[in-house]
Amino acid sequence: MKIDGIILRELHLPLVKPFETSFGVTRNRRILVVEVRSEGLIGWGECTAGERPYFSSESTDTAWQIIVNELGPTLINATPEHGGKCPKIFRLVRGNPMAKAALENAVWDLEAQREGVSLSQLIGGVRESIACGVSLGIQKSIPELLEIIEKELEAGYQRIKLKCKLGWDVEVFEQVRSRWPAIMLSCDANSAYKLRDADHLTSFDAFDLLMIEQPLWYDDFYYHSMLQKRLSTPICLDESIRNRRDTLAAIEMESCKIINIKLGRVGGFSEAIAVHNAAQERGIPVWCGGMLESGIGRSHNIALSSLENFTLPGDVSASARYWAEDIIEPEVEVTPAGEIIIPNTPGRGYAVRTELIDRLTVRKETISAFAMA
Ligand code: OSB
Ligand code: MG
Repeated sequence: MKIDGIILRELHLPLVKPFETSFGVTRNRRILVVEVRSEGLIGWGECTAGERPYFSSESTDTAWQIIVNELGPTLINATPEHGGKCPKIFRLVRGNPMAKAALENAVWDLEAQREGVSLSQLIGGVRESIACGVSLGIQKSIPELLEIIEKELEAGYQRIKLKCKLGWDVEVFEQVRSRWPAIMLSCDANSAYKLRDADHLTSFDAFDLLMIEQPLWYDDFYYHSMLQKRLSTPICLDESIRNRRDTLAAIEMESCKIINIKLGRVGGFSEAIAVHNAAQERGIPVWCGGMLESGIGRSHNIALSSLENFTLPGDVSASARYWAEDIIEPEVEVTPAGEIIIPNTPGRGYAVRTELIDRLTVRKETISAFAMA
């Protein structure tokens, strides 16, 4: 398909409440969205990089720079036949997966629209709805956390994930478990621990957690495999898994028993599908992570979660948990059974509220085919 132009926008979106992890607090999101225009159609993509390079080495600003100076012009010149061609088109640029994913996912959206199928159908999705969990940040006190959990369970969410770190772990799990002995419960450390904390981490086994996500270094497999030998709680890797090869290495080394797939972290749909398939062939379940996305990124996550091996509830939840007003229509809603119904209209299945986007835009840049000639 011939790419006529790419428009980048930085949107400022305040979260309805701050989100705290072991690496910091996010109050306001600076979200980079891309609009890729081709033959009368518009594909949308969202860059999931954070405001600061704390989850990974990318940030809103690094992604902006890489898209404007490298990836955008390259994509316009390449005339990709479909989304699956993007990794090869971008291959000379090392790293920067979240910047690449923003563009690649927009091309997949375009392709689905052109074929007249939903994005879920295009990638071979097999479900009509996805199972939803919530990721709950570190709170000021345990009673406040318990109140939030109660509300999320009442809303229907099927799994509660607790962000944790030293000082916000065992005591929290104890109180949550004593109140809700049977809920699906997991935790996410975002690399808050060291191998010397292994004895402490072993004490998590008493709480029947579905998994502990990324306890050790963000780029590690070996020490996670050492730790997994000592834990009965399954380790799930998030940050460490950048691609299919990492997936094979982690499974081979027994560094984890579950994998969290994030479109941005692995560079877009092509690699996400490759990770999904590699895990499925080896009996490793996957689930879809979240990065506090606006409705655009969220709609890509919903389509991805329709693949067969997404057998565990993900972090993809209702728009209203994040935003006073989301930039898509309808907003993402979760049923009382804790599910999101996958749209079956062409493309991502959610319209973009362009007027709202214009109001939220603080920076805009157009890369046009004409300028490239
Ligand atoms: O590790 O999964 C993570 C948010 C920002 C950065 C990293 C993570 C998260 C979440 C939130 O857990 C998931 C969401 O609700 O979007
Ligand atoms: Mg995580």
